[in-house]
Order: sequence, then C-alpha cells, then structure tokens
Amino acid sequence: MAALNNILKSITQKNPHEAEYHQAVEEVFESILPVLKKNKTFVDEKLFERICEPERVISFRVCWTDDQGKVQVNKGFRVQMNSALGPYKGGLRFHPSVNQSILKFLAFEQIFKNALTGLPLGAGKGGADFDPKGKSDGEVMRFCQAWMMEAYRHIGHFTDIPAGDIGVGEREIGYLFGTYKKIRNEFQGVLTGKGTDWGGSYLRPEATGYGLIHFAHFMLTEVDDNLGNKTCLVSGAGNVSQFAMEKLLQEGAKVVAFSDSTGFVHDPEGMTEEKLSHLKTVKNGERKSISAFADKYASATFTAKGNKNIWSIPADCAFPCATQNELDVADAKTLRKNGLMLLAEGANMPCTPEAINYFQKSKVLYGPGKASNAGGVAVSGLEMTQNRMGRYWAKIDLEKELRAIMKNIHEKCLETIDKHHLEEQDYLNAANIGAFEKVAKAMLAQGTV
Ligand code: NDP
Ligand code: 2IT
Repeated sequence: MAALNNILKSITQKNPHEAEYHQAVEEVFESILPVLKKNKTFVDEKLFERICEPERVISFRVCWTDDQGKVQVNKGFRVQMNSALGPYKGGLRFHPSVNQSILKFLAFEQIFKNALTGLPLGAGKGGADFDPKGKSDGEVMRFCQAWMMEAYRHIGHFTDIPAGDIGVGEREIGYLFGTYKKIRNEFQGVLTGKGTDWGGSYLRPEATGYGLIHFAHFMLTEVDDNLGNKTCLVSGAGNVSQFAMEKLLQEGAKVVAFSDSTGFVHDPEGMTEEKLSHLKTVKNGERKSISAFADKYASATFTAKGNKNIWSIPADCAFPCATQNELDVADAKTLRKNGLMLLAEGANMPCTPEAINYFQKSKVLYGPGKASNAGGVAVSGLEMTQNRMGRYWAKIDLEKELRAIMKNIHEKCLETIDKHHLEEQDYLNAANIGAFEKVAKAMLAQGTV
C-alpha cells in the first residue's frame, strides 16, 4: 500500500506547479488503486507511471502581427499524450489561462475518454495562451497561421489530429486547416471540426452537447426516470452548452439558466428554440456577453459575475459545460439542498474533487466528463474515417451512430460496475477503471516503447 501511494507522490513531485494535472491524475489513481492491488503485472510494468508521462510535449513560440502592426508573442503547445489505441487525438484550446498543467490534465483525461468511445483513438491536447476575445478576424487568422507554421511538422492524419476546444471553433479550424494544406500541399483530414463543405462531419458541432444529453438520458433510464419536464441548468454558452440546451429542449426538459465568463442568465420561463437561435447569434455571430441576450427577453435576468453563480438556482439536473473547477463543494451543497438529482459533465473536470465526493455520497447521479462528454471526440473519430474514405455520412446516420456510442459507453460503465463490485451508478470509478484497463493492456501488449 505504501509503495503504491509512493507512485502518486513521485508523479506529483516530478511535475511541480501543475495543480490541474495533479488533480486529474489523483482522481484516476484513487479509482484504480484497487485494480493495482490485484494486478502485480500492472504495478511491475509501471503502467500507471507510464500512462501519466506524456509521450511528447511540444512547446513553441508563436509570433504574429496585430492590426496595429505590432509584434505579439504567445506560447504554443501540443501534448502528445498516448498513442496506445491510435494516433494522438484531442482538441486545441485558445485561452489566456492556457499553460502546460492545463493541457496535460486535458490530454490525460483524453486518454480515458477516447478509450471509452471504442474507436481507435490515442490522446493529445494543445493550444495557446492566445485570447481570441476582442481580436479581429484578420488577427485570429494570422495567429492560427503562425501556430500551424510550427505545429504542422508534428501532426498529420495518421499521427496527430487536433480539433476544437475553448476558443477554437469552425473559424479557427478553417484557418489552421488552410495553413496546413498550403504547407504540405495535401488535402487531408489533419483536423476535425472542419466546415461541412470541406470535409467536416455533419454532426461534429452538435456532437458533444447532444452526446451529453444522450448519456444523461441513459443514466435516468437506469432509475426508471427521464428528462421530460426536468428543470435544468446548463453552464457556459459556447459550443457544448448550446447543443446540450438544444437536445434538452428536444427531450422535453426545461432549461432555466446558462452562463458565460461575464455572469449568468436566469429565465424561469425557460429556453425555447427561438431564444436559443438568438443566443447563437449573440455568442457565435456578434461574440458578445450573454447580457445582450437578457436585454431582449422580459423574463430573463442577467447577473454579473460576482458572489452568486448559476448553481444557486434550484433545478433537478445540472450540466456544467464551461470550464474546469467551475463548481465547488459549496455549490454542490446548494444544488443538493435545492433538489438536484442528476449532474452530468459537458466540460472537462468542471467539478472539484470535494464536489464530486459530495455528489457521490449524497446519491446525486453523477456522470463524469470522460464518459458523458465523449460524444464530441467520438464524432471526430467518425470524421477521420469519413475523410480517409473520401466520403460523407448523412446527418441522420451520424445521429444514430452517436446515440449508439453513448449507449455503449453507458453499458460499458455498468459492466465495469458489475465486474469490479462497485456501488450502483458509480460511473466515476467505472469510467476510470474500464478505460485504464483497456489502455494499460494495449501498452503492455506493445512493450516498453
Ligand atoms: P467554447 O469556447 O465554445 O465555450 C466555452 C464557454 O465557457 C463560453 O461560454 C465561455 O464564456 C465559458 N468559459 C470559458 N472559460 C470560462 C471561465 N474561466 N469562467 C467562466 N466561463 C468560462 O468552448 P466549448 O463549448 O467547446 O468547451 C466547453 C467545455 O467543454 C470545456 O471544458 C471543453 O474542454 C469541454 N469539451 C469540449 C468539447 C468540444 O467538442 N468542443 C468536447 C468535450 C469537452 P465566454 O463566452 O464569455 O468566453
Ligand atoms: O475535450 C474534448 O474531447 C474535445 N475538445 C474534443 C476533441 C476532439 O478531438 O474532437
């Protein structure tokens, strides 16, 4: 036991000042400790130590010129985390907070998430500390070109396939793709989340948000319940959040609040298709704060970021879809007191460990992001296949496929719960253990490389 605990200590000591990375690693370690205790080969072969060490971290300078003709310098990264199951795969984040710790935590999460999809996907993550907010289209384009001028030599459709994440959507993927194509003189599926006229999947924009709600649906089905008429909170107002809200409306749920980095909107009358379409215009077209949304509807009130947050609103279900550690244990207690019965993560690691612990103990159904937000990367995997085949799949077929993948992830979690005698609905430990075993076995089979 002491020797096993030293594994974790040594990993955190070897990676100082990486709080988010430690948090992600600790969570998985706690889940798989009972598995390590029973599996001497995993311990002797140092599978956990190996899985925690990125295969490669590329860190580079990104220089570009702003609209005033001034030179700007940013930090660019690509963490090539694990290629046991397939080529490195995972998103790019452009946000001023980006650093190595955040990208390593995201790349680490991606290993397990991608394994759960059942598709041949390794794991990676990348991005830059660039803030797209307030930048002109020209500035964003020049930044993307500069990022790719270095990254192109490290990626490729059989090597490493980036996609979107916070601050990277179809516009950024377009500029990145165009630059890669120009340098390589090759039209290949090196990125996913492309526009649908130039190789993109018809369902990739919707996939994470839709997949999340499918997963919540399966969690509720397990306890003979459904999303109909459930009052829901969906944090964020970006890609994942928007399509989670869209699917919730289709399921007959009532979305009463959402948020962004400026605050939250509470609308007791609930979201409608028309309101959601306006929200998409405000966020994707005008790129404004959600306060502009609230200005238009009498029933909606905007509360600026401060002491109160979205989790103070009573609801049956909560879907954090903004960013890491956006929900702490005080929020968890407030939500529970107000009647919360399910929380499923659209964002990566949005709940603090104490919040998760509280949800598990107080019998709130808890869907961990690795399982519940895997729909996005899964449809990215389908986009890769589609590109290699040189064809498109119809949206209706992709919708069926996404639902089947989310159902399969849910079933795999239940199987792992059974196999490892976990508590009922312990999706957290099930997702971590099921995915770890799969990747560890693949690494073992491939030898010490
Ligand atoms: P977007 O950039 O489209 O949207 C992010 C949203 O979260 C925005 O509304 C943004 O506010 C808000 N936000 C970002 N940072 C903060 C912060 N520090 N505090 C408060 N609000 C914040 O990103 P996505 O929707 O793509 O990603 C959201 C989450 O989902 C991330 O955790 C991401 O890793 C995860 N994820 C994304 C997938 C995808 O396919 N895109 C797949 C799986 C997980 P504002 O608009 O004001 O900037
Ligand atoms: O966190 C994630 O899974 C993503 N940002 C999507 C990754 C992808 O390759 O589609």
